[in-house]
Amino acid sequence: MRKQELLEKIGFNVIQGRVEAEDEGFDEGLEGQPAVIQLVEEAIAQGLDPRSIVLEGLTKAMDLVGKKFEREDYLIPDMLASAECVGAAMDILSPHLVKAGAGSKGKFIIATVAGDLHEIGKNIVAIMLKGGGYEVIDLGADVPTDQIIEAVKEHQAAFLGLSALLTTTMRGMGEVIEKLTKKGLRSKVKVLIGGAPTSAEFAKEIGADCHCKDAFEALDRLKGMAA
Ligand code: B12
Repeated sequence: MRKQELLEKIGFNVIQGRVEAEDEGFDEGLEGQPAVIQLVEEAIAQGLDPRSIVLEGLTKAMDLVGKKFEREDYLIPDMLASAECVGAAMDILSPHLVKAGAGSKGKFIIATVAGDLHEIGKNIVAIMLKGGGYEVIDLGADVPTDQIIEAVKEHQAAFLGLSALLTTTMRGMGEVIEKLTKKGLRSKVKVLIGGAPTSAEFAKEIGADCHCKDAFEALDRLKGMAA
């Protein structure tokens, strides 16, 4: 299979929510055809750049899944099936993405803020940063503000990454920054934010150090920030 075709097939199967060959898929009748696990393994075997698999195969497909949900073509279980595909793909891709990581560039705490269960983007950022040499401490999703503050304090982290995918939860990022300030920790930690509803303007508004549109931009922006 050609590389472009492989990437398209990966994306198609994420949208169909097919982790394994026996899965029938959203449109049904697809059982027996290669699904995400097999296709990602093949892509790695063919020497495809794991980062292009993340961007071209997985992330693009999840954008489409979101659009389908907006149009009410997809319901929550359908979004979850696609999310499961990305999780399975990332399990295969992680060792390839973290190969270079030695954990020497500083401690990076990452969390999805309170009330928000979206963790795929946050997980991708965590894996990419590990690969970039940061010591990543992943607090998970739906993390209460106080727990984030405690972690920054306990680990004396140089960096904090906050993720939010909902317009209702993104305000929680501002709350974290306010509390960091109140506790006298704000000047000790650089705060990066991300997630679909966030923006550079929003980062400025809440006093974050920067907004990143994806994991690759995060790595780039971090180069300019000393630990
Ligand atoms: C999968 C998904 C879910 C799954 C999440 C599963 C999981 N384990 O994560 C489930 C089914 C649980 C879910 C639930 C809901 N969802 Co949802 N979901 C999505 C979907 C389709 C994809 C998100 C995703 O994984 N994208 C792929 C990743 C790779 O991209 P990403 O998250 O944006 O991350 C990248 C960048 O943003 C950035 N980034 C992200 N975080 C960070 C952090 C840092 C520090 C940095 C530097 C960068 C960074 O880098 C990442 C990697 O490159 C989106 C649609 C969309 N287009 O975003 C809707 C979406 C976010 N969901 C939506 C909604 C409405 C909901 C629900 C409220 C639905 C409901 N009625 O219950 C619930 C809320 C649950 C909750 N309390 O959180 C809406 C949000 C609307 C809004 N404006 O607020 C969206 C936009 C769909 C839509 N178009 O309507 N959802």
